[in-house]
Amino acid sequence: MSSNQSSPTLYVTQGSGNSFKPMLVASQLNKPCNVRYVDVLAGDSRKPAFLSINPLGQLPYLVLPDGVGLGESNAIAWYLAEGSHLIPESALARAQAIRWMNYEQTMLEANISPVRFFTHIVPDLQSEHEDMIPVWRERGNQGLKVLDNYLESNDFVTDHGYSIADIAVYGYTHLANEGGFELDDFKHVSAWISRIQQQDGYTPIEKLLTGEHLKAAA
Ligand SMILES: N[C@@H](CCC(=O)N[C@@H](CS)C(=O)NCC(=O)O)C(=O)O
Repeated sequence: MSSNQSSPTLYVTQGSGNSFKPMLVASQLNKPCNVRYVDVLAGDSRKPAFLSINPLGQLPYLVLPDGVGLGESNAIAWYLAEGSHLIPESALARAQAIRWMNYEQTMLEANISPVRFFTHIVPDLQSEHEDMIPVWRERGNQGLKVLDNYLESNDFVTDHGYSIADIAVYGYTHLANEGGFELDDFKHVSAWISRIQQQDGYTPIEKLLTGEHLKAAA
């Protein structure tokens, strides 16, 4: 992922399934990007320096060379993948991509991410969320079950084959074990995770998004 002044700047944070999505796209497609690291755990996403770039204070965030900003991991991943084999072509496959990218944000990321965050990333905060953790866990399991049923008869989430929508859904799904979800119970999801990891140029989150690696790039 080389970079220069005519490349977009991608702001990311450590260990995040959302930040991993555009990083994987950029890495897999060899897209030049200036990667900048914002340390969420140190509170830097809510400090004036980053709020002046993204007033929502969220990562990932993309800034184009002309200064236009783009938020939302799935939108950024789509933008970076435009024109590549990762973008579905048929009307049905494009609609399936929107379906699964919305599903990822509402049923998977929305439930898997907070459980993983409060039990695995910052377990000191777990006790403040004891009431919600079982709710997120149950909803996340429902989300994984629907995905598992779909993948029983589909190799990827759209009819296009491996696409941007698989990367979006994969972002948090493949990290669900870290939140105490039992991915072994979802054997079609597990097989799909393996298929994604076998794609050309796949790079794991540990290589793309460790704090130390990102600090070096910042
Ligand atoms: N829907 C957004 C969610 C982004 C989000 O929640 N990012 C988290 C990291 S995974 C974040 O920036 N948290 C820090 C904060 O909100 O200050 C996306 O998909 O990009």
